Amino acid sequence: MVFDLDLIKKTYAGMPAKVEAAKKALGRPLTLAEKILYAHLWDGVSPRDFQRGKDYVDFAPDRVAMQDATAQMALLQFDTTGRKKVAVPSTVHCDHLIVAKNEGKSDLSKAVSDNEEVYNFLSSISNKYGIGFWKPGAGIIHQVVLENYAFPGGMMIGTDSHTVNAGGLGMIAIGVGGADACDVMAGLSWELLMPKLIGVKLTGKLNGWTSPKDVILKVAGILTVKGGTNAIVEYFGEGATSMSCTGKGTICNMGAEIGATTSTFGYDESMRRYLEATGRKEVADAADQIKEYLTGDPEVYANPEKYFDKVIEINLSELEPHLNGPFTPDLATPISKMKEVAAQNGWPTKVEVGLIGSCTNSSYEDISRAVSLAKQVAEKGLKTKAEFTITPGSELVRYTIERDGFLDTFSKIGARVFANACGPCIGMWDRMGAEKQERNTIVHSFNRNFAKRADGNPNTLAFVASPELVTALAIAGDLTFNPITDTLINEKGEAVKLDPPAGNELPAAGFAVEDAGYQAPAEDGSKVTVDVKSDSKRLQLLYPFAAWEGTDLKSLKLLIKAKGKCTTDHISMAGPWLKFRGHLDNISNNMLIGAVNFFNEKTDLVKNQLTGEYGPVPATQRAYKAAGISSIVVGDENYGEGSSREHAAMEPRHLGVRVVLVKSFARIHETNLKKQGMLALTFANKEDYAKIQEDDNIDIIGLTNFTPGKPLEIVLNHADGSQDTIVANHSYNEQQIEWFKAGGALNVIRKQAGI
Ligand code: MIC
Ligand code: SF4
Repeated sequence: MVFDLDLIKKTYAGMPAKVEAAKKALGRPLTLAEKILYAHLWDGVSPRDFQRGKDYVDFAPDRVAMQDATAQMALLQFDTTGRKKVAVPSTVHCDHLIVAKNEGKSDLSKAVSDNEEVYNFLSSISNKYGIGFWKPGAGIIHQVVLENYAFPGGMMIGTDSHTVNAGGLGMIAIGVGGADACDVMAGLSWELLMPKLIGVKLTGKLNGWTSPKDVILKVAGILTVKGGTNAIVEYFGEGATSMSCTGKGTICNMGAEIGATTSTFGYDESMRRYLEATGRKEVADAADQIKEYLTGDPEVYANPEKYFDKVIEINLSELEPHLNGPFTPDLATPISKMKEVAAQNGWPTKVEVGLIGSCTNSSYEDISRAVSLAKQVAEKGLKTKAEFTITPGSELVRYTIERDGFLDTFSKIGARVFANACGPCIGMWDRMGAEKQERNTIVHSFNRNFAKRADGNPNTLAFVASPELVTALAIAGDLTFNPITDTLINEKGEAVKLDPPAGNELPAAGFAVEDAGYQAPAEDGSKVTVDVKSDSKRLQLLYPFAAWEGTDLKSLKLLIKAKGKCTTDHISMAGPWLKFRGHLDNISNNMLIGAVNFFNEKTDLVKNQLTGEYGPVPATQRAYKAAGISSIVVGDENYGEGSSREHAAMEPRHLGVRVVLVKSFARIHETNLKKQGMLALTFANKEDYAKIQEDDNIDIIGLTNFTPGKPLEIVLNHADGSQDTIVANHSYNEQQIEWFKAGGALNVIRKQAGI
């Protein structure tokens, strides 16, 4: 079944003229990213040479995708806009709330009963507003989107940072907070800071043990977790076209880990093959007709330095398999160096568990290559040393790999197959013994490896690798095993080598599935009722946040000065907290509990300036709120890195934090703060971070003349009576200043709708 073919055809029909107009306006050839962006300018915005990294531009995305953990907040917000139906095709995917414990079937039925209230809410609100609903067990949002909705040259937004995965099928797909999704579903334009352009030229060809994952692990090592901020990464070259479409998806997926706005690849034969295999020949045929518009211009790829802000070249023929980690996805180590690096750092080298799958790496190709290694266990008389688990990305893939005997082969090495869901990747892993908090090492094919992310244990060191390498390391049980050079001792005492992985890009017998798990919305949803119980612990209707009081903000208490890495996992933890994603007050009890307090190096222990006592962050903030006192959070570099979860912005807003002042922000989080009516500020002089003291009362001056590009003044009133005045920059444009003044973007929409 092809979803929304009319939409795709319409986009393609308009694309050539729009791209030509942009070329004319800019007077030069265009990159693919530019073609897609300019073809999606909001009606009435005329193409001009927007300044990259400076100009905000209004766009018209073709579609919206939401996963269950973020959809709740997105749809609770949408529900307050007074609209009858979503303005663009949208979908909801139930994937984040399923705990991986034993195996897929029983884990899934437990999740269905544990989350009944939330699933019913999502299913009925989707039905009401014309949103396609993918039931629990159908698969992970990004895999399902790639299989069904992504199309070359399209533009979409999704309430999950890994929405970028769809770049593997030549889209511009961008992760956003729920409030952004709400705007687009309500028929409004969507604004984005015109991204910078990073070109990655891939030469040579992948071979042996190297896989697409290693390309992005290498890129992450080069660019680091913030190197892609406000940039689109465009891959091209012979190495790009020789790679599978799903492999391209993997590379784009993990672009989120370098902070990139998104990543993309030009339309090619691999995409055609994938579209055909997933039942979308019509889409491929339509794309073929305008194919020169679905890739960068030849002049651009011939002289990339002229057109991209930065160019990186990687020779795939020489690329080595990598292992990135622990605790950050950009700490890249080629497998040949792991012995040395692990010894230097004292990392435990025994691999306890190998986990494959997730939205990053669960294609048919990934699994077939991993299974080629699992087969060798019996053939070579080996025994798998570590535990091994698989989380398929979708029912389509799961059903097909079962039919093709792969799951059977995996079960022979003792593997457990979890439900088609996020599972361990998002901390929904009921790992036996994790509560003992022992120091241990795991390897996985996911994308993120922040502290506590997979099993909640801060002492688990997680390393990210390709599914093939994860399988080999699980067989060896050793982090330093280099399958290219090293041997394993089999049960007969012989030294054996693993053959390099081999697999199929697509299933020879085609994909198959019995029930993909899709539920279409009602034609007319106006009669559908959506029920939220007032005493529910999981769901809570939203109330509008208060508008700005019209004055400078005075005497804000410092709630916490966060030290070092402060990702959205530190601000609003996932795992067990996911169950409160639809209940703002309840989830606020996790606010910043993972952030390290600069003054005592502890997590979740801050000074209450009213009592002088130390206590948990949420309780301290609730005490300020009860006393009618506002507060400020101070942070370090790349604050809010990681997820799109707007809870990380809504919780502080709900509890009365007014300002977040940091050295630098991650893109999605900064926008989320603005959308919720918070002040997101950066130190004009990063050294001023040192001036913030534990007992500070802080004034924000200049708000009555809050203007784009004009810095604000911050007065630090220290406990000893002394003062420091520092300067804070901001990136608010006119529209965003309106959001601040109204108390949040949603209040602006409501006002426009007369609510
Ligand atoms: C993640 O990978 O961290 C998540 C869970 O998918 C998040 C979304 C969320 O927090 O719900 C993301 O990446 O945006
Ligand atoms: Fe789910 Fe993990 Fe993918 Fe996020 S990164 S969507 S948690 S599988």
